[in-house]
Amino acid sequence: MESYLNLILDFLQNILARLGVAEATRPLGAMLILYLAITLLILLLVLILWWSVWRKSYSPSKKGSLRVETDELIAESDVDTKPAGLEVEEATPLSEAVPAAEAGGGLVKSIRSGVEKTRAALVGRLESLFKGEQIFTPELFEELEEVLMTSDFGMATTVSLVTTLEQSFAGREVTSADVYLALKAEIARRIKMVACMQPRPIQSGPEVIMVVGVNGVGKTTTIGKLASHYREEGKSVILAAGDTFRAAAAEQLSIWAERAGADIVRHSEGGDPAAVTFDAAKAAIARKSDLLIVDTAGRLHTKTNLMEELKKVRRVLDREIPGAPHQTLLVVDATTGQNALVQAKMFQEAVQVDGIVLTKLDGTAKGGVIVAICSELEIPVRFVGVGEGLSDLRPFDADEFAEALFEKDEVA
Ligand SMILES: Nc1nc2c(ncn2[C@@H]2O[C@H](COP(=O)(O)OP(=O)(O)OP(=O)(O)O)[C@@H](O)[C@H]2O)c(=O)[nH]1
Ligand SMILES: [Mg+2]
Repeated sequence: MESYLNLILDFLQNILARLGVAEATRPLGAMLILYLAITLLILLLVLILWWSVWRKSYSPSKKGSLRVETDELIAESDVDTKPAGLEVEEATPLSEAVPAAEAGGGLVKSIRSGVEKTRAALVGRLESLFKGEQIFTPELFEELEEVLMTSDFGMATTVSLVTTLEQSFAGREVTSADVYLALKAEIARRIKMVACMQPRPIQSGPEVIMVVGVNGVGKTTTIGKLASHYREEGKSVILAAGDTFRAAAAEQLSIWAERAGADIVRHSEGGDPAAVTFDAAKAAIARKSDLLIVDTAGRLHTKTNLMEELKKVRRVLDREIPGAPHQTLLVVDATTGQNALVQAKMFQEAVQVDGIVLTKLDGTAKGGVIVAICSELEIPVRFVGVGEGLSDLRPFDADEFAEALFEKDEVA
């Protein structure tokens, strides 16, 4: 070992001699050069080691995934926060990405199972009202009002629903069967009135859906389900991990992206949501994606600065893809009942809300809040979440909902 070292030092001293370095300083010079070379070598090894560990820890797929460097993807950025560690992960083919059990029946279009608890509670209480062919007296209208109120239809909606029914039957003798049919039709009519509202037109580039809502309502889960829904329609989908606030939020979205067969753009934790959105918009344009879905951090509708952050994200989207976001979907948790209505009101005031996704309908009897949201706020319910799985999202259909809510065979 020592002889090797001496050989290298002699060699270096020879080079220094040729360069005209004085003989007295050559040994020291050679040692210095050797020391520097060894230090550089160690540094290089550490860097290579760190790079390979970093790559592995971010890899969502055992099969390997394509990563595109920020610079390749973005020509120039005018967003102030330059991201560290941007990744674009490529989707695995849909057939591989969706587990067989979940892909099984595809998206079952019925919301019947989702409204089961609401239906059971409502029907149980309406049983005596709609039994047989009895004459529907003013007292029964009062009773109906009470039942709807306690089924989360909300005060304003209940009063206006019952008033509409009373007025349409004014001066006539009606049976419970008449009222039952009229109630179903009126509920469906109110929901349909807002359901036909169309999202903003797509001028060019990918369609953009932005997903907002308070903490824990099911935004990220819904995005996973939505991605799967649109992938099944044959669309290419890219997700933006705009929740840079909560630890592991991007990781959670990555898992959903992989399951749904979508791409994802994410930054490291603590980054600027507007910067992630910017990069995602660029990626969606570059890849000619059909759809970009933007996740956002859960926020209290009462926090002004957080609402401002949402507006900034919207501005970035609109600048990069004119007209975007084409839909801002507000996710609300059905189990919170009337609170969902309050949240929808506040979000509608702060940022434009084009549609609602009502989640966790499977676990609650408070599904009546759908009617309140459509009726009072005139925001269409686009989808309902009926479970935690990839296929547990149902496109919302007014007639089907009204029918399922009052499922006749359960009414004696
Ligand atoms: N039963 C049921 N659970 C749901 C549904 N949607 C979401 N969840 C569950 O709700 C919990 C919260 O879901 P997330 O998607 O993380 O909610 P989030 O709004 O993204 O939460 P933050 O990012 O923390 O604001 C998870 O345990 C989900 O599995 C649904 O339709 N039904
Ligand atoms: Mg989330």
